[in-house]
Amino acid sequence: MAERPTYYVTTPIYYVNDSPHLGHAYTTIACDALARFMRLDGYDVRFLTGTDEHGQKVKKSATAAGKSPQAFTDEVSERFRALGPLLNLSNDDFIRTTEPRHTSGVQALWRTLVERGEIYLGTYAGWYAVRDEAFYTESELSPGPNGSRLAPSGAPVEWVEEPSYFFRLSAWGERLLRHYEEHPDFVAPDSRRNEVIAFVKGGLQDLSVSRTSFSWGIPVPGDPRHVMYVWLDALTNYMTAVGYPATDSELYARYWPADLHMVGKDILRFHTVYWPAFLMAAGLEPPRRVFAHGWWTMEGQKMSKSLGNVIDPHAMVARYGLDPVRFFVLREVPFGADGDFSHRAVVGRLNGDLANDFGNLVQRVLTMIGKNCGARMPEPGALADADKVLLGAAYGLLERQRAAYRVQAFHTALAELWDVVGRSNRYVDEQAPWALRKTDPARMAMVLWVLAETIRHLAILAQPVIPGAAGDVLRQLGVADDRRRFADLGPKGALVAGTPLPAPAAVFPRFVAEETA
Ligand code: ME8
Repeated sequence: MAERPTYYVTTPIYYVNDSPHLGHAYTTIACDALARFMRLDGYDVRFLTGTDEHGQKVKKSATAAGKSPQAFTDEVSERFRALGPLLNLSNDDFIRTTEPRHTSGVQALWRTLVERGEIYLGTYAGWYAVRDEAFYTESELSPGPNGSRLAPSGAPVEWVEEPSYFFRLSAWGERLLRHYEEHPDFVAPDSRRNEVIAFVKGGLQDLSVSRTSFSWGIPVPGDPRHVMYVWLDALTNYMTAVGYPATDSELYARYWPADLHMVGKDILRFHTVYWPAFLMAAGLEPPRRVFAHGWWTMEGQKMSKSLGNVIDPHAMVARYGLDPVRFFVLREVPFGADGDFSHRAVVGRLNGDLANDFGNLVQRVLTMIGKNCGARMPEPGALADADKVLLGAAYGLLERQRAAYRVQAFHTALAELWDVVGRSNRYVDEQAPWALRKTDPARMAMVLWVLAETIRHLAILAQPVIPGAAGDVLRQLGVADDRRRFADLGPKGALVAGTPLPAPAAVFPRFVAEETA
């Protein structure tokens, strides 16, 4: 049997300074949808997420909580791991940067960079923002309150002056620009690609990659007064999770380089400048693609703890149900753009797309089959033109879904499915199967079969985003668990006449406007 093609997708590893919120859930849900899509399409998928546990930011939060950094990170990391069952995530692994498999891997990468002359000892004197765990040049800063200075992200900066190892980033500018040129898909969307190219063209300075003023980090091999810069530590998780430094291991050989690092736009530079530079400098292959998505705000404001408007994924799921939440975040905002969250928008989207359009379609069709066809899949006959048009649209969906998923356009993928939902509802109205019951039962059976077959396509293709609800629709259609892959789409996997069907039950709840307050 031919080897299946592989697909390795990663989320950022999240800081354990605080509990997860909707922003973290968003990135992870997007990766989960992608991982599920690729698996259903026959790929051998590896989907990784995890937590970023070292550095000054996490240390500060541990101190504020009155806990040791290890006890604190153990506790907060668990809250991120708990997103798995909450959000029905299908990740294959969850890495913590405090695990030995990671720390020893990062030290191996460090040694390689030293051996290759890419790291040297010096002194860092400059600005640092703990909130971003990032160094900034004077020219990037703007004035803040009381004579302070702020990073472009709005984070306060502090002056740092200490012995530090440096990575020769300045030597990699040309090579990086060539990489962007030769791999036009490496940074997405295009606006981000342009941003990165402009940044690198502006000239790169060597990067401080160790700190001496605190100790919560991975010790520098041979010089344990230093701990490694948390971003060098964190980025390497994508490789240590697949076995690095054992580059001849089964896992590494199979999955590295990663096909996609999904990140938010806030951490674009780390993933598209520093990370590929570290890898090239170590003689390793950079990932194939980095997609930086946009930012969610809450009713027009940045989500922040101090404003008290952070959206807790648990509360969202309790209020709307899991699949509606997954659907909303991927459908509402063009993936890559910023989006504003409001309960009004959620209710509008869920009642419209899910309850009224898709839910109602499924409900009408299954109820008619239940009542008029003896609760068995009806017998198809000869296809009329209108049947061919609708089935043709359903059969054509897979290629269009692939094209959308290939560029992480989840909103487009869903819009295309819902275009067929709309066509199906119009077809029901035009064909009026309820009126055919007496006049032409064979034609009624045909119309219901065409609709059921179209719904089968919609549900199979909706599984990546709404796995629970789509699975329920497929169950109600009598589609066996092992007949729900993309290879089962098209006429050869068609619904079999006579299959007994369970009693239909509504799949999507409807929300009332009062609940939006
Ligand atoms: O940056 N809207 O971790 P982090 C959309 N540890 N996405 C959001 C969001 C929002 N309002 N808020 C957070 C780190 N995110 C590093 C990463 S990777 C080697 C190290 C998502 O906990 C988005 O994906 O600050 C963003 O990039 C990430 O959470 C930042 O998570």
